[in-house]
Amino acid sequence: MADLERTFVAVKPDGVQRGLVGEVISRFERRGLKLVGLKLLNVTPALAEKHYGEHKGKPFYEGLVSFITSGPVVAMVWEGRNAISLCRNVIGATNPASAAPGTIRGDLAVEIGRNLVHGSDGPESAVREVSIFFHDGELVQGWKRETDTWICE
Ligand code: IDP
Ligand code: MG
Repeated sequence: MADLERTFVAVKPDGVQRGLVGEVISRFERRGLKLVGLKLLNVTPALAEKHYGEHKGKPFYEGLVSFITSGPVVAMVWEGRNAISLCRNVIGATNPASAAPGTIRGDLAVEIGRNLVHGSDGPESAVREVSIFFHDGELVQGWKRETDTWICE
């Protein structure tokens, strides 16, 4: 599949605390994406800095790091045709106040600083973020899903 992509998605500490892990996973599953990596972990300050380095210096950066390190997150890798933009669409706009109904943020969140889910924003950040959170051996490569031909031609 030429446009097969992998993307990094995480349920942030607010989603874990609110018991929304299953709800979030289920939205990506139902959309037709394939799960290839999954773990629960605490994000250390060093990991947070690596992941959110592009935002260093912005006014919300310190709060963002303290939030993302405040409790466990669920880190995932989803695979599929156009998985990166597809996942961003499932997640919705950064600010839940303007996220469309039907998206995770539009249905389940209220504020930008508690927007439940992270999703890579492009091919380079996807590769970078997957490698920050997962070793190659932790990803389940090329597993055959019986519904694949019912999701993509
Ligand atoms: P994204 O998560 O939709 O890709 P980014 O602009 O990459 O959005 O910002 C990363 C995260 O930083 C957001 O998801 C949000 O949690 C937080 N953030 C971004 N802008 C603000 C802000 O203006 N105030 C508070 N938090 C923010
Ligand atoms: Mg981003």
